[in-house]
Amino acid sequence: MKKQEATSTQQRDLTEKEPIAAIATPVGEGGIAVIRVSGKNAIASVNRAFKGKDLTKQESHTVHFGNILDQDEQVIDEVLVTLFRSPKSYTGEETVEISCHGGVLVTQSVLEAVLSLGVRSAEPGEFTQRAFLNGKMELSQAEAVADLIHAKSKKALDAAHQQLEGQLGEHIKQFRQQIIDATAMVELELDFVEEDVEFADKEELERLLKEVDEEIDDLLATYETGRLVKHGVRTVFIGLPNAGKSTLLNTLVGKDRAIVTDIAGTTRDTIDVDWSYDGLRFKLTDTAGLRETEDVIEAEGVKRSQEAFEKADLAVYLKDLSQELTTDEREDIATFQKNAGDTPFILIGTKNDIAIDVEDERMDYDLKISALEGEKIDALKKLMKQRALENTDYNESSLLVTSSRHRDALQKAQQDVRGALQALDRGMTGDFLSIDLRSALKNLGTITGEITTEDILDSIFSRFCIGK
Ligand SMILES: Nc1nc2c(ncn2[C@@H]2O[C@H](COP(=O)(O)OP(=O)(O)OP(=O)(O)O)[C@@H](O)[C@H]2O)c(=O)[nH]1
Ligand SMILES: [Mg+2]
Repeated sequence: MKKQEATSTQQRDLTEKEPIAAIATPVGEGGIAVIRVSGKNAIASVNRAFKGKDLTKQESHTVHFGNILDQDEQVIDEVLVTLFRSPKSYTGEETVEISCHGGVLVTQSVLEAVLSLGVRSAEPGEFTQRAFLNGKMELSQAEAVADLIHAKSKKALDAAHQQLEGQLGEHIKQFRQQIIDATAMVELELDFVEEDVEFADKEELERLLKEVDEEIDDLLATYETGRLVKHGVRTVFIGLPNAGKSTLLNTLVGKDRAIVTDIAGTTRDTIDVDWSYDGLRFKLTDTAGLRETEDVIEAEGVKRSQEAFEKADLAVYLKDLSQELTTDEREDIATFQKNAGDTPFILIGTKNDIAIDVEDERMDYDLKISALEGEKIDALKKLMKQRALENTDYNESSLLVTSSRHRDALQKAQQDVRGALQALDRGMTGDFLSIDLRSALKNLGTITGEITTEDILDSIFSRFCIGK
């Protein structure tokens, strides 16, 4: 698609577009379902299929009882219709929300009655896209709406809420203002270049740009935590066959997700399970027990265990305490611990209920558990959360960058600011600095939507569900 720079939020006018409609509630049976209609003459359109008061004569933010009729004037359902007149609606446009009974067929029929009046089906995210285009929200806020819908844990929800409230946008605006100030200083010098004026204040400019550089750094540093919070902590269980990996996975998630038997080599392929603990989302991966094997399938499984370990954000090694620790296994554990590098690593002893009575001084277990008897399982959950977040500066109220699109734009803006600092350092003329600073402004603008291209909009709004 052709790239195009859109106008700034302030310049967008509120001309209403063709009306669109979609079912805004999840598909399936429920108490009620909501069909949302937004756009030019939305109220008049719905009014044509509505039996009750004349909706076109009613005030904004009022609710009306009546019937929706099909083209043969037959009643489809009793409904409540809520009216929102422009600009006081989610999209900024004239909007009608029809609440009907929640059956699949009823809901679909009401939607079709509306569509038969020349209203078009909405694309995914089109309501929110219109809200953005009408200046109802910034782009980062619109993206937060999608995050909110997709949030799978309390913490992901918190992060989306913060973004929705515009906290990220506020930071970006502040950076932009600082850079605009810097640009003004540079361009002042450009204006007076014939008169041989020195930079208004080179030191002040340098201080300002360094400040922005550091602040962007701080924000970028939250991305790693943001990613963990949004997508979940990739956690891998590794250990010898029969160590109790699958049993532990089942115990944590509270259902028999993985097959458990006393046969070594039961798990052949990696198994991923979503699990949340204390507001944090984990992606638990059970793996095939590590051993040399002639079995082609099992060997492939062991290879996948290794790959899962390499991709993990948290590694948990399980050592069966009912078996003596061999030199080989001790070396294996040391190797894993070393290879984990910066990735948090937890060493646990399993089957503590039947542990052999040899106190092994050489091993430093974080915890000794028994999945069978529920021993130290809560302690393990706590430890997993604590270790997962230990390399991050996460606290409940901190603002997190959770989107890779935002991170990329921040990185580009930071490169521009650093480019300007270098140019300043080398004593280059103001026009060089000005190019870098303008580019920084443009990159920051892509986050909040002051600068947009159709490509960006398309990729963002296609993530939405229809009806949002
Ligand atoms: N006594 C006792 N037995 C356990 C405990 N945890 C697991 N087991 C038993 O140990 C055996 C192996 O358990 P699994 O969970 O299948 O072990 P695994 O590590 O997944 O094994 P592979 O899939 O072969 O790599 C099963 O018979 C379990 O019932 C425990 O805490 N206590
Ligand atoms: Mg297993």
